[in-house]
Amino acid sequence: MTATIRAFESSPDRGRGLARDMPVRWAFEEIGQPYDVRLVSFREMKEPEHRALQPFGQIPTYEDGDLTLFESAAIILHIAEKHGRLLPTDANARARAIAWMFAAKSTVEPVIVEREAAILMEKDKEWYAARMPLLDDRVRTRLRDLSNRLRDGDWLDGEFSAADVVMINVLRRPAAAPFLDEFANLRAYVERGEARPAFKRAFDAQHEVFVAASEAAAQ
Ligand code: GTB
Repeated sequence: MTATIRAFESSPDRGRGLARDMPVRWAFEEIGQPYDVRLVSFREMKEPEHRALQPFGQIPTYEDGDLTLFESAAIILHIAEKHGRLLPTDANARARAIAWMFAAKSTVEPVIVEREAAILMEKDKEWYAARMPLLDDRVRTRLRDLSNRLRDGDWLDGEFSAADVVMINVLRRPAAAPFLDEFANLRAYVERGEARPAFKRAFDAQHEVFVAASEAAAQ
């Protein structure tokens, strides 16, 4: 049975692969598994039918037989385990890769998302200018630590894994971009991920959705 994910019918990122269906698509492509996509509008995402799959009314979701899942990293972990790909077979290396997935989502992503939210929604606040250097420093500190750990490694811990899928997607957020200029190894790491054929297939698939939605809106 082919799993189905839900994604934005019309992504506000204009097809730049910034929404969180992107890493899930990338993981499927790395594994070589086909997947179906059900596109949902913002209105549908807030309805009970969708919230039964995703309590917070967000994308992505995953449906496969009687299993439904939400949270992009949990979906990626599940499909990696289900297909026996994208995670090391050695038990300790596998545990470390999973720890990196958690690190991406719970240690690195929050500081980037906090900065992004300030830029998008708080520019008109009188405290914006005073707060930004604090938010910048938090991102810089995390990325410096990550950069120091990665050094000249190609991937986070040995072979390319699900952890890299999740971390690279976190680092692709526009609010992290200025700091990638400061940490050349992180920029190269992101570019290495983006150069993978599976990344490109996933990127093109979500971009096609944006193009189709734009064309439909223009008619
Ligand atoms: N922790 C969850 C996960 O990893 O799955 C977070 C899921 C999430 O944030 N989903 C967002 C969503 O559904 C889409 S990705 N938002 C709608 C809502 O909350 O009502 C976040 C996102 C949105 C838009 C852009 N963009 O325009 O550039 C980028 C990323």
